[in-house]
Amino acid sequence: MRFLVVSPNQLTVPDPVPPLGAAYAAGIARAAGHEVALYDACFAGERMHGELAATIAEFRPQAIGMSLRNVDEASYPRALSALPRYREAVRTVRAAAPGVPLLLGGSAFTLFPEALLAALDADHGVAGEAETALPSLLERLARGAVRRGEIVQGTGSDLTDSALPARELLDLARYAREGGSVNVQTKRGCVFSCGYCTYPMLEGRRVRVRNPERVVDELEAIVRTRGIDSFFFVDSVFNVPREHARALCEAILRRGLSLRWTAYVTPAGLTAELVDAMARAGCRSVDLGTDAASAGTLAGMHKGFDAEDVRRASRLLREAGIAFCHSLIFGGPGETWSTLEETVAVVEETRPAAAVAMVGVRVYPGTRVAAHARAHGVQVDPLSLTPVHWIEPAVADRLLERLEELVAGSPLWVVPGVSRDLPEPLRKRLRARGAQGPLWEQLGRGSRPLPGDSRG
Ligand code: B12
Ligand code: SF4
Repeated sequence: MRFLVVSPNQLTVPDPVPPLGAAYAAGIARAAGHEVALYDACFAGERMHGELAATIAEFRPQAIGMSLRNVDEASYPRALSALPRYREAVRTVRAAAPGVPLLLGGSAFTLFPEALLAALDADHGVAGEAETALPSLLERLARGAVRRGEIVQGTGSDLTDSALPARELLDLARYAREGGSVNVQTKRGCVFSCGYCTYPMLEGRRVRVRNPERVVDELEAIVRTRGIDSFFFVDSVFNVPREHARALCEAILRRGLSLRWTAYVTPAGLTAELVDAMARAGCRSVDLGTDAASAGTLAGMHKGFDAEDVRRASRLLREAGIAFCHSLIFGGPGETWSTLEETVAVVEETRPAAAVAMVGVRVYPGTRVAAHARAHGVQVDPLSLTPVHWIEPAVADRLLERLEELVAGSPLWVVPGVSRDLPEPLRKRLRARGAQGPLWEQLGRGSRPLPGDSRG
């Protein structure tokens, strides 16, 4: 079949990111014997409609797959919805390709399959991974054996690299220039069960790792063919399992690749040996999934570590010269004014490069926070795309004000629902000067050695 993959995502906060899921879907369909094309709307603005219609006219797809990454900006109180753009893209597809089956996939779709299928009036969908579900759906579509409205559940594949993302169909150079990196996945799944998190729903709780040598092949190919050496490992948690992270760092070193990269790291069980291997393999910064640094809130959110782990992880990273930011959520189950101020104090004490704080917890159906909200009379409807945020009643009256005070008081604090990460003109200026990696790294605020650090 001729299969066109469309990525209508035009969100550019905190950066434009290559549509890795769409590139995987295209790579998987091609490996299954289909002829593929990919239309990426990221940089097109209003030109999206004309370009998409022209792509359809030229390629004459027999099936179209739309990759839906984001539902909205997932921040509070301000959160731009991606839905209006998706609706427009579907309207263009329907006008240009009447009667051609339209199927949906991607992380947004996996979280809200029924709601998005209905909202976009699409024909079919794949919730979860594309690796096995997409080829079988396309094969049944070719035989006309799929009923309208069918949603196939993609189950955990074993990541054998039988199909890699079709990155040659993307403008990678522009993403590297304007977004600061290219994204690569080294494993899927997360073993933790943090109370609000959707990642285990998207990728499963069973961790499946890729062969580190194959990951390094992929990195090396991007360096050699595109001249890009800045990467973002998109794994839910880079440092678990530790042996795999370590093996990957060693494989990068053995291959003699000179890279700069960033990743998500949990403070739980972070060791000096791994941090050292990461630094030597080119890790320049990490986003610490701290969430809170007070026992009460960490317990309420079911995090697997305590405030001491946060201090220790911060110290190890600082000593290794790896910049770090804390990702935080204020107002979760168990939050009080005293836990909140304790988190603020510990975070400031660790001198991160940035502290990115969310106001309240975005509640997704099926999470423990959804049950907590329900027990307090707040319903979370899986069929609704309107975001629900939970703010613990003990801090609800002044939470927003307090976070605004933090933002006003120190450049360390970033609150995405209140102030954008960085003003757009500054972001553009930094990128134009060749800044790579996440832009919070560039600010150079904090991350300085503290008295007592062994090196910095
Ligand atoms: C890494 C990451 C980031 C990094 C990205 C760095 C980079 N350079 O890529 C950063 C920190 C920058 C980021 C930012 C944001 N992110 Co983010 N991010 C992720 C994360 C952890 C992984 C994304 C990824 O690349 N996965 C790997 C790819 C291969 O997986 P995939 O896209 O799901 O694709 C698979 C399937 O979905 C399917 N598939 C995909 N497309 C298609 C198409 C078809 C037709 C089919 C059949 C199947 C299919 O097949 C693929 C392979 O199996 C996810 C959570 C997660 N664990 O998935 C959140 C996630 C995608 N992010 C999310 C959000 C909200 C955002 C932001 C809006 C947050 C913000 N305000 O800053 C921004 C938006 C960025 C943008 N420009 O679009 C949400 C999106 C859902 C939602 N709530 O709206 C997620 C799901 C997290 C969550 N809260 O649940 N993010
Ligand atoms: S917050 Fe991080 S560690 Fe916790 S479940 Fe989600 S991905 Fe896993």
